[in-house]
Amino acid sequence: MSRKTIQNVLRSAKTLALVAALGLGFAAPQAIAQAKQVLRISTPAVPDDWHAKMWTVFKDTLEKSAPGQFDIQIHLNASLFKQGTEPAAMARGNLEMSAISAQDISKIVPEFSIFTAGYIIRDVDHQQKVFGGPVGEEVFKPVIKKLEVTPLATAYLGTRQVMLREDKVVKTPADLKGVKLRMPASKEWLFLGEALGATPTPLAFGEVYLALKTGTIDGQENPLPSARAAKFYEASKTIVLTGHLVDAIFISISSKTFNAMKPELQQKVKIAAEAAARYNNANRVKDEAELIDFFKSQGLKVITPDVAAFRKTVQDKYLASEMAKTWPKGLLQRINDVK
Ligand code: KDO
Repeated sequence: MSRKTIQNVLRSAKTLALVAALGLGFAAPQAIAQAKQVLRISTPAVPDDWHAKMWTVFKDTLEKSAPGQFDIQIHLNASLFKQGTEPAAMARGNLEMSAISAQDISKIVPEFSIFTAGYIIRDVDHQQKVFGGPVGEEVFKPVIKKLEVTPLATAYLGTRQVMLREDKVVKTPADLKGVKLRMPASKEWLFLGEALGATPTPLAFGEVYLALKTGTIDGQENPLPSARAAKFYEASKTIVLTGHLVDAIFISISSKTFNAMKPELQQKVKIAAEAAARYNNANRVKDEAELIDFFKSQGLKVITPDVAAFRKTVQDKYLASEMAKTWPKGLLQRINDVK
């Protein structure tokens, strides 16, 4: 047989095999891949931060409890969707999961802005009880309805502190006058910066490090674990322990995706989200207790300001704001009463 004939025979054998495979349903690997529920996750978190690592806990937990049923794709550093655009992407069905902030939610559900206000949630314990109890049940209802996303678990992002690139003594809000304080880019965040007494400057999380280095901003405010993970301390000289916002992010899923799942799968997704939040929360709390010493060892000055003065100024600004008019009657009291 000539080489050409052999090649022709092989080619038709391959074609026959392919036809047979299709006929016998050997196209199954593709079909199986299609049957898997894809869960694309987008977050601005940097890889070294706990709320980035928690997604691996989510993935591992779900892959164990529902083997072969999900294709979970984690995108960090806002590489899939820009910070703050995730809820809209989930509502449109372009994204399945993210951890969204109270500030993001407030854009569509104004009354949720109560959780963007400084000095309302007292600490991580209070936060978990508020969102895990009857108040949470009540405030998540309009989120599910209007945002078309379903919150699954509340992750503690940490307690936000002010960090400045210069060596500066800050004791009261008056000392932040004229300080260009970077805030995430939305009006809810900018209001918080203003309430602290600073000049808020909007910027995405991914641009903060360079802005600190170059001096485009004078400082930023974030929980200490995030300041470590994103290395903001390398370009900072002062930490002011304002503790102005006990911050939460809500692990959420597009309602379209969630509602299309069987109840037992929904339950497994929720359990995996809760495991992820628990992992994040425990590590963050531990980190927050240890990081002050770490930052001091890196040469930063740590200031304990007059927190009562900050609390009063910030609370007064919020209570007098347009935002407060949208807060359901009695909700603030009910939040305060959660013990
Ligand atoms: C930030 O941009 O300062 C912030 O802390 C706001 C949070 O709501 C959240 O988006 C967080 O960034 C990112 O997850 C990055 O840590």
